[in-house]
Amino acid sequence: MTSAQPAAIHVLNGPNLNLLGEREPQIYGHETLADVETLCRAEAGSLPLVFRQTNNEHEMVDWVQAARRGQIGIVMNPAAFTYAGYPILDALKMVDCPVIEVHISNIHRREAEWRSKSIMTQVVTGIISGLGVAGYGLAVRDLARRWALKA
Ligand code: CA2
Repeated sequence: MTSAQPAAIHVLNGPNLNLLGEREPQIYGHETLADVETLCRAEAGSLPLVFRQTNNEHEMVDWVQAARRGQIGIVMNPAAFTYAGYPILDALKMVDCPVIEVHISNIHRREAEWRSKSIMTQVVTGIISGLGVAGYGLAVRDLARRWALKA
């Protein structure tokens, strides 16, 4: 996507989130990624929304680059890329839209300390962590509000 493409909200999901709802429901809940997409589209209303998931870092970099100019914003759950996805971090530095980092769980309240150390937080506009999949909806709502304020 280039700047000639219509502005959209990009909801980008990292590795293993395609399996959401299949395991660890006590941490991640019972909703599937399809449920998350439905939630995001309901929150976006008439605004275009691109919803994607990948297990490949290069693909995530390509999607961030594609959203670098003139887009409404990015909602990203980087999943395990959160901790070592430096190519994604560099790509995020180049975008001109707001970026909301979303984690379903509270990454600061997990069993392993490394889960709290997001490398993405330093470049994103805001972070929502620990509100379950509802965090995605709140992030989409925030991006829509910012877009309306620009109009
Ligand atoms: O809480 C989040 O949303 C996470 O970003 C999820 C990541 C995890 O590595 C982060 O620490 C926190 C991915 C978890 C693994 O994917 C799952 C897939 C299916 C069911 C449960 C987890």
